[in-house]
Amino acid sequence: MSAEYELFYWPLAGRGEFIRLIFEEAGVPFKETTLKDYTFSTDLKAGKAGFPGFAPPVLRKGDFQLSQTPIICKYLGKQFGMYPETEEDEWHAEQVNATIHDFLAEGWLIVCIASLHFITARIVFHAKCFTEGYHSQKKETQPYVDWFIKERLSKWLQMLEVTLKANKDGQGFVVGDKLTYLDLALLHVLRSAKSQFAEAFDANQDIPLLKAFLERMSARPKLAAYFKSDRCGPFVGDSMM
Ligand SMILES: N[C@@H](CCC(=O)N[C@@H](CS)C(=O)NCC(=O)O)C(=O)O
Repeated sequence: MSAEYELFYWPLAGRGEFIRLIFEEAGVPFKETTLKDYTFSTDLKAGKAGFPGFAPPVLRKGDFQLSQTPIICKYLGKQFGMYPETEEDEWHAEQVNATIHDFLAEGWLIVCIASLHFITARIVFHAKCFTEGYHSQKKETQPYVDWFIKERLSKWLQMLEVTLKANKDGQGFVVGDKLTYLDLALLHVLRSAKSQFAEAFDANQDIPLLKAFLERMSARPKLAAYFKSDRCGPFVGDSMM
């Protein structure tokens, strides 16, 4: 069966991984087109190949084109029956989906609203020179990484712990009684946080439900097989991407 869906993304886990996990868990084949330069992004913004979008990842099915990761996840969740069953759960899913993507963005994006002392990940990881890679400025960047770990990481994780606990005391899924796209989003952001901040994540004693959730979700047969496969790429190691 040829893949109906095509995912355009960079050769890294990043935001694309939220989408890959949905395909993997659903057992739906998809074609992945790895981006090498910004041409696609420019064409996408101009709406040259379909509905104008923002930035990769981009999902295409025929002439239907969609960007914005949380929206793509919601769309695929609905397509593949991984969607909340009540209206209240649907709205709670929206809320948590937005929180997860705020967390990831803070771990990467470039937003500095000095008056609010709000520092984002690009600054966290690129303190000396914004355009140089993280690895060439690790030492200069470390205080910001330490700040992020101390002041922000545990807050995001605690919020997600409380959220998970709110449904069935944290023993099942994020909302309702069955797996939704949101569980896969939570799984990915936890894998991402653990990968980048392994020591702080492992040492955190206040997130037992998240840790158990991470283990339980990672052991689902299709996901476990994916994580062991060549299809699953590594995290780049310079942010939560
Ligand atoms: N809010 C968007 C952010 C997309 C985004 O920033 N994508 C990055 C890679 S993870 C990118 O390729 N940006 C290129 C650009 O902004 O032109 C989403 O969630 O999809």
